[in-house]
Amino acid sequence: QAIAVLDSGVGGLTVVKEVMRQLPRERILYFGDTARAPYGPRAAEEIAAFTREIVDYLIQYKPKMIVIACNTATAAALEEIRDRVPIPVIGVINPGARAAVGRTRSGIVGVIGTEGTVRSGAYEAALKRLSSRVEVVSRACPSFVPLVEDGNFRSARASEIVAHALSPLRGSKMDCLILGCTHYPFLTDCISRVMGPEVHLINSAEETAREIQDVLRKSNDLAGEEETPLHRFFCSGDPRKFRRIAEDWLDEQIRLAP
Ligand code: DGN
Repeated sequence: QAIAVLDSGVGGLTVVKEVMRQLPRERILYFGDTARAPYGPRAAEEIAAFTREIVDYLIQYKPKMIVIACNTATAAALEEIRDRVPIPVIGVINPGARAAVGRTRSGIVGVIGTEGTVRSGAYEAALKRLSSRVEVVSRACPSFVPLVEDGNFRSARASEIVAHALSPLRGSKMDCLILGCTHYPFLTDCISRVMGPEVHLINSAEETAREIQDVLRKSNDLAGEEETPLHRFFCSGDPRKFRRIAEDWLDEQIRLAP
């Protein structure tokens, strides 16, 4: 049985890469809704409806768990999806929040994400639930997802856009910055150049892969040593573009369903 991972586009591949690294025996079934990305500017009800549709599609393949590898969809629909399916469902917000609370010394945590995620206040809520002393500085970065979806995450233009968008955060006393959108790890180099070495970047993909492992271990559902996983990918938009970005990021050839 596979772990089903979904996102508005290629962002969830950052979670896939971490799952492949931390849990190399697990089989992954991925859906990227590239035809409808970005989700960030859309209304929460619309994002929830898209998420329900994708989950209903993936559930036909009888996965053992669902990972909503999109912060925007996690903020809009996590609880609803948990009520909808009889298997474990995890999102990407709590794992990142937990890592930040464990790591910060100054107590000031930055969060960058899409408009939808920042507007939802989901990170503030998750961080405050974990520690009442944390101060949160959030900023929406709507220009980042299109850079990644277009495969331009290594361009000079990407560095300029990132520097411009993050300049208001420099000089704040934050010591951790949560990459609160699964697309942002594609831009890690540019982001850390702008924020400097004293700001630790929290990649929710790493934390989420750890949580996946915990959930599967508890339910005794981890894949056996003998398994060689055959991953499968679906996207709703241009398959060539998806394949190019996925194979570049994952550094392997993928099986992309028509
Ligand atoms: N990758 C998604 C996230 O983590 O929020 C959102 C990208 C988008 O569609 N704007």
